[in-house]
Amino acid sequence: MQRFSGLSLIRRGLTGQRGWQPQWRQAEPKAAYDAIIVGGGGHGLGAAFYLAKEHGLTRVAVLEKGWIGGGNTGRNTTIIRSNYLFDESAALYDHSVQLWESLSQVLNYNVMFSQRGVMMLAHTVHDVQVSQRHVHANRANGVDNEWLTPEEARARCPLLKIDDIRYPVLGAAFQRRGGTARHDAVAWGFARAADALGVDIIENCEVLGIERDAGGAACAVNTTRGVIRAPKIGVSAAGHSSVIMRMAGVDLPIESYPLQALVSEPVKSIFPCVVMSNTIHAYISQSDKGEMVIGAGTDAYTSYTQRGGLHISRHALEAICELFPTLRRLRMLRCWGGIVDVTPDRSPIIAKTPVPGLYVNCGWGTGGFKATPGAAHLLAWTIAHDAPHPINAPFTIERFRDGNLIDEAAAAAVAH
Ligand code: FAD
Ligand code: PYC
Repeated sequence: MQRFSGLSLIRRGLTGQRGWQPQWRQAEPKAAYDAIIVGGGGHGLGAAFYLAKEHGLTRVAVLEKGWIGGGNTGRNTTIIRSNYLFDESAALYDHSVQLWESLSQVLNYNVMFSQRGVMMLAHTVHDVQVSQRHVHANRANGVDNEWLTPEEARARCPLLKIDDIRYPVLGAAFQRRGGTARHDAVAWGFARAADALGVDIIENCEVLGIERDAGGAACAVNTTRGVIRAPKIGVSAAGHSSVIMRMAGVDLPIESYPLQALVSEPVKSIFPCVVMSNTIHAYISQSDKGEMVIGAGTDAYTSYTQRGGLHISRHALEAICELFPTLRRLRMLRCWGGIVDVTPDRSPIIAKTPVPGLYVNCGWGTGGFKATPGAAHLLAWTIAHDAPHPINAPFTIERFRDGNLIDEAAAAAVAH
């Protein structure tokens, strides 16, 4: 890591930062690799990193059609939690939280993981029953979660108005180990660490087709930078997963929707934890720069445009202003959208596919940032072993045919 004195840092800032070393090489595509990962988001970069670090596969390329982290990894509201209902999900999401807890050390890169706690509000009797069921199920699985009275919720987040509003707060589930991380740093940290292990990170390289050999196995990708061969191809392309898998003749049960978020002007530190409300489709936290980071629900219609309808964010802002009246005077700075890949049971797919040599990690919908290290770790395992790890074994494509659904609609509900 480069170190600079204060003066040299100022000089470099004023001279356009010339002389700073890139964090990863601008690799040219080779004719062949041992494994290719399609998609240079946190999941894809992480999978390449774990393939190299834990499975000794270093002839690996990550192919990204745009720039590293330019997809949902750089567009999300960075909420991390593992308070999902079913045993399979608790194991999956808590695997990820455990990896987050040491990720900065493992990557030697500060991903600014902050376990400031995630509070999920209940506004109706139904909300209370569902939330308390989650608290009990989580605790039975060794995942921390606790029930707060409305007053306890306000004590944790003093700006929260709990009564005399359209959405009175009847209580809240609180996961202390939940929190946030810096999304760009996650992409950059995985990219730098993977590159250092020999992985080629190839930006501006769009995959246009997947070739199969005479036996039907995936063997190469056609890209805007030529044909690249590999006996193992992993697809980790979020909202475009179904488009890419169709190139190999695999239809995924996925619909892609825009999901948007917005940030305010920065203010002093006023917001100690993350607050989410499933019922009113709004969530909020404060970034380390001081901006209030706010998100809404998905648009009602499928689309590949990276922007959402104005009425969706307006609805979320109205709800946030009622819950936190102090924030009414804040000016919003930016809004943006991403394309999220939603499965019928709101749980992901991390699996082998019907095409030998082709693996997929997708279906994270509105909630895959929290899973970045876990999903990457398990995809790498599945590719290396040509078999799933016990944690991702239930998250197959075939569960939608066989009826073994893992219905996490309630846990994912804030944005779905
Ligand atoms: P991405 O970062 O999208 O990476 C996929 C990459 O594939 C992209 O960079 C894309 O350019 C590339 N690609 C696509 N097609 C091709 C092609 N043909 N060839 C080559 N490359 C291709 N999750 C949470 O857990 N907490 C949150 O608070 C949260 N908030 C969100 C808020 C918003 C507004 C959005 C949009 C999402 C949110 N999510 C959240 C979801 C989360 O962002 C995603 O599930 C997660 O980041 C997916 O990571 P990824 O690496 O799979 O995808
Ligand atoms: O999955 O926790 C989540 C989430 C929050 C905002 C969008 N997704």
